[in-house]
Amino acid sequence: MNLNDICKQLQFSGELKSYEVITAGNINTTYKVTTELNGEVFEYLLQRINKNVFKNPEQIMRNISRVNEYLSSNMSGSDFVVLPFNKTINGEPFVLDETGDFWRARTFLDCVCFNFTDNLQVVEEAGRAFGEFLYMLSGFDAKTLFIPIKNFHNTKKRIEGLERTIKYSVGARIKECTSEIDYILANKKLGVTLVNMLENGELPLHVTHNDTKCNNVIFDKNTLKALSVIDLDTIMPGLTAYDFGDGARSICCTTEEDEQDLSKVNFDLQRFERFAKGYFTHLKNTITENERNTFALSVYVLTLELATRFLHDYLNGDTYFRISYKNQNLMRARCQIALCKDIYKKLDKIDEIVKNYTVKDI
Ligand code: GN1
Ligand code: MG
Repeated sequence: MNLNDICKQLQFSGELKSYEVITAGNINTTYKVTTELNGEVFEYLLQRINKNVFKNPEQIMRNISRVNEYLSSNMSGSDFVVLPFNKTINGEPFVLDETGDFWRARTFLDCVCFNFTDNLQVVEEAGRAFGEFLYMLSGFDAKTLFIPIKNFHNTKKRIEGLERTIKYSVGARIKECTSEIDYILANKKLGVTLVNMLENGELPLHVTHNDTKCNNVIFDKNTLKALSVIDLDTIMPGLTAYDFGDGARSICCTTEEDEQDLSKVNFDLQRFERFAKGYFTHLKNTITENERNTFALSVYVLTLELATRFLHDYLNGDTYFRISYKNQNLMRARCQIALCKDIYKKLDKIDEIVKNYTVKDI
């Protein structure tokens, strides 16, 4: 099936005119597609789902449809934009091609997103969007969702996976990573704190997004108000702290995720203050005391977890995260470790800020 057929099946208006690859995102392949009908131009966002990462795209699309439907009927008072996928003539929100690839599409929105930003209004809005997303889904029964990737934020299993790989790794790559491996293993005890609390029943599960990167929020081009959160593939039961920690990691970092000059990699407390303010705007009245006590630590844990994942992928020969140059996963791991070190030094301040913004309304 060629691109033209895929667009037809997903009921795009008019004829395919052009397309370009959108490089944001490390997993799926995304295109902006332009079509034309009687002189009128239409734009779509078309995606091929990475079937190496997502083994069951049908179930993922079902999760997303269910969540979108729930949001559409439970978001009174919010201006959050729900982004439905195009349907085929049979009502399916995807097309399966003859090579077994799944394709999906929606209308392209003329909006902006950021890999990182020092605009504090944007930072607060990003926090608000991710927090509001969880808040609006707090009545959705998390147990009924399909689990797209098992143990996705199980930091313990992530580190154990790295340990297994290290045991059998030979060759040049492992020699380049000794200090990174040492850092991760030395901090394993801290890294497994959230998992242990969850396993002991000390933290509640909710519907969570699980991929709260800065560029997974879209903003109105003119007002810089957050419009929506995107990339809902990893929606599943999780901890509020996963979304908070991963969001803070991504949104409060002063650099791109693979910055080579590690002296530039900092965790910016000014941004964090605004991120936390936004994130807890809606959630502060719903969180438990145990949850409140884990948010600061979650920033460290989620950063360590991602460092582990990048490093593991580097040692595995870059089979998971898309790379655009040879050592990118190693650079990403180094950058996340530099961020971990800075976060660790600032944990008390981070906790103080969390505590300020999680005081319940009376
Ligand atoms: C991937 O697809 P994208 O780029 O939004 C990854 C996240 C990582 C992130 C790091 C399904 O997210 O978990 O935090 O890269 N998504 C998946 O950049 O593994
Ligand atoms: Mg993404």
